Amino acid sequence: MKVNDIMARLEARHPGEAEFHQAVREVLSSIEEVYNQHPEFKKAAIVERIVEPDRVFTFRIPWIDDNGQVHVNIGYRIQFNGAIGPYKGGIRFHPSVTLSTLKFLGFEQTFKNALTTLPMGGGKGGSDFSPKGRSDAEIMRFCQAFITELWRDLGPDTDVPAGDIGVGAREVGYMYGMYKKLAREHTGSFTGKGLSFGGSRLRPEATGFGAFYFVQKMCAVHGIELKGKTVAVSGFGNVAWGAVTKAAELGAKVVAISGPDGYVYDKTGVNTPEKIAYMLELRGSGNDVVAPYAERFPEAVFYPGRKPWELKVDVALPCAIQNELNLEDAKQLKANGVTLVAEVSNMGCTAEAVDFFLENKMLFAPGKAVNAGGVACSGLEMTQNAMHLSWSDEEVDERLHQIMSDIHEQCVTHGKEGDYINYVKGANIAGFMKVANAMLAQGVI
Ligand code: 2IT
Repeated sequence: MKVNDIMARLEARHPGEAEFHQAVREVLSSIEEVYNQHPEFKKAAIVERIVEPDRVFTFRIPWIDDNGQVHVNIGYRIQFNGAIGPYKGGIRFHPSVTLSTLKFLGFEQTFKNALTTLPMGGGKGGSDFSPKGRSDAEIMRFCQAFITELWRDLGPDTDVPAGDIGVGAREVGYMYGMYKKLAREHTGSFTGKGLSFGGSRLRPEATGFGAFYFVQKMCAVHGIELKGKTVAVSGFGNVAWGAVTKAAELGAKVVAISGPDGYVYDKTGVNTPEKIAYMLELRGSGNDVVAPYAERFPEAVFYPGRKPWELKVDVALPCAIQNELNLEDAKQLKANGVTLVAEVSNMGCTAEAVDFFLENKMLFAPGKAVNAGGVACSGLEMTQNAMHLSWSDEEVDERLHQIMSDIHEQCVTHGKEGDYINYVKGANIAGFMKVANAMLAQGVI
């Protein structure tokens, strides 16, 4: 297998899907050497098969706004790879969503889910719908329209969606409600549900908490003390909130959060219950701006149109959206002496930024390892639903801890390059080998 040959064919077959090509190239570059030591993979065309989704659903979503005006959005569900379990992955509602976005996310999800040690295949869905400024009734009608089209292809042992950007507990509630009405069954065909109807404890916190458990492991094996370190976080949504909450608990100091409008620098730390709760309030306002934080807490300063990567911090955690940290940002972080960069968003760093981190042997870990705590907790929600019971905070947290620790271990095993741990290579090889071996065992399907 030659990465450039595979990529040339993929790009010709699916022109214009830049994000998808980026995600595939990264994985293939990491696994090329190992793959070529396995002639059975080549014979079974594992790589050629793994880069194509099992299937893709695309559909029209007509819906009516509060003034009676009809709108049309486009909806997707990518059932990317079902080799190790039912398709599993979130739904994203954001105006930037295209087929390419969801294919990259579904592809990443396949390896991420494999890393969790739980039996889940990779899936992703969403729409270019923008929830910004929409009323609750509009959101509900949109969610219902989305599921009216998709429900037949979902199910607890078929395909289990969850949230992602623009889809939180409220949207999952509306989608699950409609699914249940149409499918006439109450099984756990969504995760991220409300606690009173089958949701798991800690699911909202799990991505951010899991990310910090992973960062703790990175620090431990590198002899770094996390307590007292300054942290820059991008985003102010669910994932950023979870990370900020855990940082406060562990005594690391988050000095920045950001939004599409810019970032706020809070030198005293985003670490009081009031500030952390305010992040949720800001998100709940539906305006998608972080600037009001600096009005509410005058010790903070708002920098419009800028990214927090220009700050001198010890730890950088991109928690917003793909490609939010580019080569210039990576160089700036290095120049400022950053100790550790952990991607919490999916593909939060551009390919050039990732290459820069690796070439400079910086401590860097990729999203599919760092943020896997979210989907892992979803897997635990599926288990609880199947058993018709619910675990306590402590039970879920203990399992989450164990899973993040296992993922870290897999990265170390497959990513060791002398004294350096290449977490990108480690995560990609570990995830790939599991899926590839499952595909091999199941024949040509
Ligand atoms: O990117 C992700 O892993 C998620 N949005 C969570 C997926 C899930 O099924 O919980």
